[in-house]
Amino acid sequence: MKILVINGPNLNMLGKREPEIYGQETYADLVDYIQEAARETGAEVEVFQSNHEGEIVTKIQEAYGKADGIVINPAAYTHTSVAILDALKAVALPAVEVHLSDVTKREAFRQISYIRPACEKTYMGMGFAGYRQAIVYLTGQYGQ
Ligand code: CA2
Repeated sequence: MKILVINGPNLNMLGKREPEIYGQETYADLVDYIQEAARETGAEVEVFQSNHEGEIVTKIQEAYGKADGIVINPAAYTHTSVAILDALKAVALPAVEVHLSDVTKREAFRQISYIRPACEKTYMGMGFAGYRQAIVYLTGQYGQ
């Protein structure tokens, strides 16, 4: 199974700022963690990060016909982006939403997820482990 993992804006800053919310580990540590989870499940995983909404839309479109599933942490675009929702709906691949923090316990503007209607599951507040859960879910549902 081929899974595309997409991370949105500022997640490349992991470990450099706001460790009380997002932890001490860096973005490179997150990529290593995701690749280890991929090895455990037998999935082939590509990890992509962008600070630009249009690049994320294009990456989702390019997954059509190539990937079997998408794991996405759209970061702040979670709460604003109809374009990412539409792209996920357009490719109609099984998708899982992930957040490092528990957004339900944060500001009011984080309570809306525009992309959730296009996702089968949401994992939040589990730190890096949410990505592993998402990969396990996709491989469990749709094979390796
Ligand atoms: O909890 C999550 O994973 C979020 O998607 C992270 C986003 C935030 O806008 C969402 O509401 C919840 C922010 C990512 C910013 O990441 C940083 C990491 C280190 C330092 C600064 C920002």
